[in-house]
Amino acid sequence: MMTDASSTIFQDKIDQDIRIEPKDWMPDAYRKTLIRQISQHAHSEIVGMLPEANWITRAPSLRRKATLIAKVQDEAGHGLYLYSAAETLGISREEMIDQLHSGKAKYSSIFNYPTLTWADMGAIGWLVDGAAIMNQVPLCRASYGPYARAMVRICKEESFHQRQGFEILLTLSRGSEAQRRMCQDAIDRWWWPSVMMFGPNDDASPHTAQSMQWKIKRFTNDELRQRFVDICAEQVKLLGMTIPDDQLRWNEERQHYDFGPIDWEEFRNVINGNGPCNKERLAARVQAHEDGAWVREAALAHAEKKIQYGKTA
Ligand code: FAQ
Repeated sequence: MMTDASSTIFQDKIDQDIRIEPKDWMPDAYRKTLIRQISQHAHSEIVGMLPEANWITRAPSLRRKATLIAKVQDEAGHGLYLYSAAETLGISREEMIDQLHSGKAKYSSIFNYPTLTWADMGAIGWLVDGAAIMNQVPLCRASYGPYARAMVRICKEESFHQRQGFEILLTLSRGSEAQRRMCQDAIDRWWWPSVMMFGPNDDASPHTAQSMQWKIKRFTNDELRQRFVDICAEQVKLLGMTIPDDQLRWNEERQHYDFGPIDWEEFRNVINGNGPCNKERLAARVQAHEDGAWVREAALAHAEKKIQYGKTA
C-alpha cells in the first residue's frame, strides 16, 4: 500500500543512487513505466532480428555470415534478458508477447524499414547499434537493479555490433565505385530513421521528466540525439561518405553540430503501425510464435514429467 512515508523513502533511495530491487516498495506508476519501457525494449531486440536475418543467407563471405549469425543471436539473448527483467515487475512473458502480437505494445520505429542491400547490414551496425549504445550505456545506471544489470552485458555486445557495422561500411567505402555508391545509399536511407530512434523532442516527450526524476532515464531524448549526431558527423569522414543533411554544420558557440529538421510525421506514421514494414514484421513474429507452439508444449510436458518423477522418486 502506498503511504507518503513509503514514497518519500523511495524517492530518497533514488536520490542517493540506491538501486530499487524487485521486492522493494515502488510506486505503481514507476512499475508501469518500467514494464512499458523494458518490454518495448525487449520487443525491439526480437523484432530487430528480422531485418538482418533477411541477409544471413546472402552474406558475401563465410566470415560475414558467421558474424551476422552471431549478432542476430546476441539480439535474441538481449530480448530474453530484458523479458526476464520485466518479469521481475510482475508481468508474465505471455502477456508481453500477446501485447506485441496484438499491436498494443510498441517496439522501436527503426525496425520497420526494409534492408535492401548488403550495405544495410553495415549501416544498421554503425547507425542503429550506434544509436542504441548511446541510449543504452546510461541505462546501465538506471535505478531499477534488474534492468541496469541486464544492460551491462547488452552494451558490451552492442559495441561489438557497432564496430562490425562500421567495418562493413569501411570495406565498401574502399571498394569499387558500385560498392561506394551502395555504401552512401545505405547511409542516406538509415540516417534519419536512426536520428528518430531517440524519440520525440523533449518538449513533446510525455515520459521524460518523470523518468529523469526516477533515474530510469539519465539523459533526455534530445541530449542523446545531439551526442549521436556529433559523433557520427566525425566518423562519417573516415568513410569518405556524407550524411544526408545539408544543414549539418559545426556550431562553434554551442560546441555541437547543428542539424536539419526531423520529419516527425514520418515518425508518427511508423510508430502508429504505418511504416514501410510494420505489417510484415508483426506477421513474421506471429508466424514464428505459432510455428514454435510445439516446442513450448514439449518443454512444458518435459518439465511436468520431471516434477512428477521428482515426486515419486
Ligand atoms: N520507436 O515520452 P517518450 C536496439 C514512443 S534496441 C517507437 O520519449 P520514453 C538494439 C514511446 O515509447 C532499440 N516508439 O518515451 C538493436 C512513448 O510511447 P508510449 C530500442 C517510440 O519511453 C540494434 C512515446 O513514443 N531501445 O536498437 C520511439 O521516455 C540493431 C513518447 O516517447 C530501447 O527501447 C521509437 N524510436 O523514451 C537490435 C531503449 N521513441 O509507450 C537489432 C530503451 C519514443 O507512451 C539491431 N527505451 N517512442 O505508448 C528508451 O530509452 C525509451 O523508452 C525511449 C523513449 C528513449 C525509446
